[in-house]
Amino acid sequence: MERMMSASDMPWAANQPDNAGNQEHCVVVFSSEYQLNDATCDLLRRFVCQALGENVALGRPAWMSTNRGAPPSHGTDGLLVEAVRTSALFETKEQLWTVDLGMQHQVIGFLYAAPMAENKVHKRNTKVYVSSEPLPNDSDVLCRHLTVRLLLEWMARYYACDFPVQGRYLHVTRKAGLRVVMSELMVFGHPIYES
Ligand SMILES: [Ca+2]
Ligand SMILES: [Ca+2]
Repeated sequence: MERMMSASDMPWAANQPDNAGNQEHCVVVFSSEYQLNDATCDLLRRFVCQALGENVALGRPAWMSTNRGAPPSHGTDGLLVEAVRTSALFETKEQLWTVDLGMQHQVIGFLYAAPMAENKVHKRNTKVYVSSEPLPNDSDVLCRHLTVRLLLEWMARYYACDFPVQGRYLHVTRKAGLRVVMSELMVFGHPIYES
């Protein structure tokens, strides 16, 4: 393809998907019109890469269930050196960190940077949800941990959602009693414009 566009902006071609022969389980793009068609999976075609997309959390408001330290907006300010240092209250079971993306998004992944020393604690005790509600609930999609990448003394931890999920709010939960020491939080995805 010669231009960048989100798959969520691509319409199905006329009368598609039709699952012809009950065996069309893959998708191809008609390059002339940039429209989608379901097709059999044995076709050989040029491939499409999935791009992470832009950081849609940059500068967005964020808040925590407890706030005894640096404000959570430091996690969305685009500055690695501005860290969030907050302790959970003892009476709360979990500490909740929410970012408001401002509108519905198709979220494909989430990354945060934390100091190396925090790495083991973060890995065991962090869960990430995407939701349409300001508060998480049991039906929200959980995005799982996938890979670890190094940034000098900072550990960047990437969570991939199992499939692109739709929501306005990103929720990060931590077990109570643990300090949150995160530097920067990035959410990758695309806004969904109502047509
Ligand atoms: Ca078809
Ligand atoms: Ca920051």
